[in-house]
This record gives sequence, C-alpha cells and structure tokens, in this order.
Amino acid sequence: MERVIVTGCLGQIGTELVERLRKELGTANVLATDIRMPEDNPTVENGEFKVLDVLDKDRMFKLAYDFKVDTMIHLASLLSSVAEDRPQDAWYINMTGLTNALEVARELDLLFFTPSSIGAFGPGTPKIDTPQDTIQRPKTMYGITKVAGELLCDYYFNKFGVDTRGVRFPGLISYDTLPGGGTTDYAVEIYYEAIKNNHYVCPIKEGTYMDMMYMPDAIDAIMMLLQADGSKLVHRNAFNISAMSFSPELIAKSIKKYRPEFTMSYEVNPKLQAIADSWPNSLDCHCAKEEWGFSPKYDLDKMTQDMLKKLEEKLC
Ligand code: AKB
Repeated sequence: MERVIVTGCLGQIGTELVERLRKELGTANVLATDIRMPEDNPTVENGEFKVLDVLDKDRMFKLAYDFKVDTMIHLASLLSSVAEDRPQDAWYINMTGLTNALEVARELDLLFFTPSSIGAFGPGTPKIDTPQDTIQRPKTMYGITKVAGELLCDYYFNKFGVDTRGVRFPGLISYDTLPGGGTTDYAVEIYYEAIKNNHYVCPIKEGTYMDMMYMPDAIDAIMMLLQADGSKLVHRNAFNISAMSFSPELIAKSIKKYRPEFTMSYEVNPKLQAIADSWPNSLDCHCAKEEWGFSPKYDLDKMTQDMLKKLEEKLC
C-alpha cells in the first residue's frame, strides 16, 4: 500500500483514517474523496481532496487512474438506522457504490478494503461468542447489503484475483467526527451529553448488549489488515473484530466513575431497539487475532477516560 484513494472520507471512520494514512504514507499519497466539499474541514484542507459520488463509476475510475493509486478503501455507505428509513436508497447506494469500487479495483489491480458490520448478522445467529463463520440472515436492509457485500468481495477475490480485505466492525466510538444514522450511535452521543448536560436519555433498552470499539483500535485494525501477508489470510473478508461488549447501564456506570454527577434515563426508540435486538451480544474474534494479529488496546474504562478528556478539550 503506497498510494490510496478513500471514498466517504468525511464520515466517522474516514476522517481519522485519512489523517493516519497521510501520516504513514505521506500527504501526497492519499486521495480523500466524498460526495460533498464542506468549508473549513481539515480532511479537505490538509491534503488531496476531490468530490466523488460513488454512483459515478467513470469519475471514480478516472480519479483512481490519474492519481495512480495502488489501494482503494471504500467507506461510503448508509448506516443501519437511516437504511431502515430509506431501504431502496440503501440498497442502491451501498450495492452500486461497492460494485463500482470493486470494478475499479479489478480494472486497476488495486488492493481493496471495505468494512462489513455486526449488522451482517441476524436473529438466527448465535448471540454469544458469535462465530466467524455462522448463520447470516439479517432482517435489516443495512445487514442485507453488508452480507451481499461480503459475498461480492469474496467473489471478486475468487473470480478475478482482486486482493479484497474487510472486517465486521462493531459500534465505533470516537470524539472527532460524529457517526450518522447508526444503531450504535448512542454510545457516542452519551459522552457528548455527559459533558454538555450531565444527563443522557438513552434510546436503547437496559440490558441490550452490543459489540463496540474505540476508533484508534479500529484505525489500527484497518492498517494491520491492509499490511498483513495475504498468503496467511484464510478469511480475507469480513473478519469479526470487537474490543468490548456492553449495555447502556454499563457505559453509564463507566462514565459515572469519572463524572459522579452523570445520570441516565431511558426513552426507547422501537426502530433502533428492534435492530439492536437482532444483532449479536459479543463476537468471537479469534480468526482476526490468529490470521493478522488483531489486538485492541482500549477496554470500556480506558476508552471512557480518553473520550471524556478529549471531549472536555473540544467542547468546554
Ligand atoms: C450502525 O450502527 O449502523 C453501525 C454499525 C454497527 O455498522 N455503527
């Protein structure tokens, strides 16, 4: 990996990944793209940036070709909650965007990364220690696009030899850029509200466990998988990865350790709750550990301390 194009670079993952790629590969070797160009945005201003709608395959090809990339990181996608509101758009954007990106990777012989999600599992999947290879019958449109995406990436590897790689991300928690339209977004919002109001109204029911990870570990995981020896990868696409599994009351308890005045109440959102209930409680990540050395550094309390510190600096 020497020269990279990133789609969806202004999202929660893209913002921090582009910064890391620019640091490791050199600013001139990273082309950040997104569907819009906001003003006063460090990702846009601190390096190469182009507007790209991932539905425009010709422009995607031209940008990748002209920039002479050897790697494509395709992040543009609608998340689970918004995808339930706009299922037709979600299918079109998530699948056409991915197909276009895979085609460009095939035509230009690129190393390829795209994330899947815990959303690729459904109510029929074992909930505890969810295995790497198991039943995947999601009930959400987001999950359906993620399973189809995993299979498509496998297909491009097996049929065309495209070096496709991917992980199933859990909920990602970060202080830099807010997530947009996901089911696990509550685990980010809670920290903002703790700093701003010392209170959070939680849309997810007590006792609902989901896998989560702090963004520095997620960025490390992408970098490690892209730099891993391909011959050692048995699974290649959609490795289970997770750093912790918690329910709303456990994250609230962790925040209280450092801000005793913090309180939480519940106003359950039925749409989000139904999605959360259909996802695993905790993933088995041993394949990622064995095949490419995945090893997250942050547990819940360590993440809470860092989130609160960073958000105090940002918001106060
Ligand atoms: C979402 O909640 O939709 C995402 C995810 C787990 O894929 N954060």
